Amino acid sequence: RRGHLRVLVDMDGVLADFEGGFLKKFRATYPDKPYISLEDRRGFWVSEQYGQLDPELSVKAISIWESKNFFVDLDPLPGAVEAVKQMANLEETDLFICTSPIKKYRYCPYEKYAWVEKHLGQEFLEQIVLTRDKTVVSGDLLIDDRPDIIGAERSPSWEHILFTACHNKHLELFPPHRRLHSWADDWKAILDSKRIL
Ligand code: UMP
Repeated sequence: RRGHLRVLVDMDGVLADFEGGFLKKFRATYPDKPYISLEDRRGFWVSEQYGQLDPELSVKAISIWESKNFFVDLDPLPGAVEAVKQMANLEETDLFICTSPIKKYRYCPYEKYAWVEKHLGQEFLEQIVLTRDKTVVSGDLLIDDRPDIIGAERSPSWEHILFTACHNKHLELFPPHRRLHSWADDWKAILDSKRIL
């Protein structure tokens, strides 16, 4: 809509607690295997860091988020539900939930819709964008915890705001790159900085 600010908000690691949900189910499923505490997580790919401990742990990690009920059972991150509802109600603001499903499609895409309906309400189903390439989606802002967001479009229209997560908090961001440290941080100021008078 003309003159509206379009905000794309990522799901895993921004709205839904992927890391916490993963660790909980990994430890419950493989109680005798080593694990990586959230404090020690580095790098976006959980499977890669587990694979560095032992290649079999990478396979076991992947089996966790490929399982039924993994995505729908994720808890919302603190303040996420309230922030997204507030954002969607702001004037001149269009919010979309932009999320990449895993390629094993049996449960994940369905459960992402179910999660949105359960935590945000049926009206938010209209706002979901499922894509493996966020660079081809246009917007003014993309709030996402993945540091490297690349794809087919060399110059995406959005500004990427890095949402702080256990795996990216030690990364040094160089200007003009910006972070949203949590949903308690001033996300309204970031939106306002993109508005034209
Ligand atoms: N994911 C993996 N492997 C990992 C960590 C996450 O496949 O080691 C999946 C979970 C999500 C997707 O479906 O990647 C991340 O999506 P975005 O947060 O970039 O939307």
